[in-house]
Amino acid sequence: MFVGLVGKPSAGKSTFFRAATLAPAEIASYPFTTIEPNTGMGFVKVDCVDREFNVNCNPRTGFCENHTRFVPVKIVDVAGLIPGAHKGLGRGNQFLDDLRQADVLIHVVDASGSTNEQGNPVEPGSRNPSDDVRFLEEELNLWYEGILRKPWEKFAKQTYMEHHKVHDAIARQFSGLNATPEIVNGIISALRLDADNPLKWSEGNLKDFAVELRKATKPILIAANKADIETAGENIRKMQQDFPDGIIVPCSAESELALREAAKEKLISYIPGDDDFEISSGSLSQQQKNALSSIKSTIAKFGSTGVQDCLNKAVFDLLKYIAVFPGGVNKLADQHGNVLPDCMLLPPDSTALDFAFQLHTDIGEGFIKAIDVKTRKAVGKEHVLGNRDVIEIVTRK
Ligand SMILES: Nc1nc2c(ncn2[C@@H]2O[C@H](COP(=O)(O)OP(=O)(O)O)[C@@H](O)[C@H]2O)c(=O)[nH]1
Ligand SMILES: [Mg+2]
Repeated sequence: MFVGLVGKPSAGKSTFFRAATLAPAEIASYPFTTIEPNTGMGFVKVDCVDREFNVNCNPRTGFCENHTRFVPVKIVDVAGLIPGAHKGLGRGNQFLDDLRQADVLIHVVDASGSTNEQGNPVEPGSRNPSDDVRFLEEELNLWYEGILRKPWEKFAKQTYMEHHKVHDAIARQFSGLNATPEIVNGIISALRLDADNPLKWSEGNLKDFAVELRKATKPILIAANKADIETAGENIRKMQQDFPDGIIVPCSAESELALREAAKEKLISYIPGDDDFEISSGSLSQQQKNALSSIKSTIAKFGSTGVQDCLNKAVFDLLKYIAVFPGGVNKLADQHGNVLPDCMLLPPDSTALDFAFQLHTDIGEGFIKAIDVKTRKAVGKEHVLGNRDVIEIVTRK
């Protein structure tokens, strides 16, 4: 799972990134992969199944607090988006390249409207953040269109002459952007495009196709950031009206960062995403107390700081992924004694066989049957898995 953070300068991407990737002290001993600068591990929260089995789990990656499992997801802070990025302006191409592999995007928007399109400060409330949402979508759509249009003529001729299947050929072209033949096929039918002869596609068809492909492979959740600022309330309502189908999450990255830092210093006890925290240290300065009290009223208003919510909603509501735990009917631990060591995030409609292949190619190839550990019932290859299933694979290998 790979989440890309996007947005104009000064919207709060880096603050969101630092907050989301700041690990609580409890997992300080886990090796932390910083693959490149701006790439780190965040987490999605899953209601852990260990409670149902009356055990405490020992996660191999991530951690579990109070039977809430924090499952790692890769997050990338993609800086440098300016108008014209798709034409290579600024660090445009680099910015877009960083996004290629992203499964989902979180668009960090300055919902308080205190920065203009370049990210420079303006009178709070004077910038309409809905414009930022439109601009970013447009920029990404144009990028996709460019990738499609550049080689199109040659590509369409070749596909037609050599009798390739159009959806396979396009999916290959876009595989770096997570397109699959199924996705491409779905769009071709939805738009009623000529599936046999791409030479017949009009300019408008190409544009529409690019837009749909972008939506399918880079869905966007809107983090309405700086919600702690007064002017955000009205703007968030406006955004909800302007994008009734969008997922818009009020969010205060700065508050989340402050809470995680305070929790790490053991000044407060706070579980990321919770609607409250408790002060656990007597030695707070008046300034710290004031800051925490203002954060308390922000999260009381929205139910949380929103940062954890953004990640959870991106993975489970927008992508509709499910969390599946490998386990055995007779044994929930691995050979090292770690109970329910893994929790895997799988795309919707994943089958028992897909899960087996995710575990290991050998396990998939030797698949005999799967067992739903909660019900102890055997299921076949095609069995579609559900969220929080615990699955044992019986394999020849
Ligand atoms: N009030 C408020 N300010 C924020 C919030 N998140 C970020 N900021 C501030 O906005 C400015 C830009 O943040 P930064 O993370 O560097 O933005 P980036 O350019 O998108 O990476 C900084 O001064 C942050 O402290 C927030 O939730 N609330
Ligand atoms: Mg930044």
